[in-house]
Amino acid sequence: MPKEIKGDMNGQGLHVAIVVARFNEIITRKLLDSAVETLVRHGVRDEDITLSWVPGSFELPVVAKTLAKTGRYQAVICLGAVIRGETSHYDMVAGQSAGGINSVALETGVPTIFGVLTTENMEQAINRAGGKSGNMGANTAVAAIETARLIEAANMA
Ligand code: INI
Repeated sequence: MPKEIKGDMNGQGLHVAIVVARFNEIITRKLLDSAVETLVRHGVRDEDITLSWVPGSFELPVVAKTLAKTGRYQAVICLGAVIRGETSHYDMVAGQSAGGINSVALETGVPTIFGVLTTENMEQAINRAGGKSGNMGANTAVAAIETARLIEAANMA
């Protein structure tokens, strides 16, 4: 019987940093509210959540890396919204943001959660930020807790 290492959904005692892009704030604020609400619902204390705003999704990785490297957080959540209809450099902003966030996770070992909506238009973004397709902010909170707990369990196994 294989020994399985699992993360649970108990956020008690976790310290979580959230970095959120101000670009498309009408969307990112909804992601943020949902992420914070979900973290707290799973036991993360409000005062153990640290929030930083950055200008746009392109700036998420560098601030996430700075926070991850402090060693104070068991997870970092990155939130943004890149909307194709709004920009000619959608692919660059979305690609660099995603690649950068992944690099932060791999280089620091701190789960760095990708909560950047990449959509064709504003309607799709609204749908994924509390509209008919749910709220990606809540998903990032759940992913942060489970991955942080899994890493904790893996280090103790
Ligand atoms: N940033 C976003 O988060 N979403 C976008 O849709 C977007 N558009 O459309 O360009 C965007 N651009 C800004 C970018 O993230 C940087 O802040 C900027 O290039 C300065 O480095």
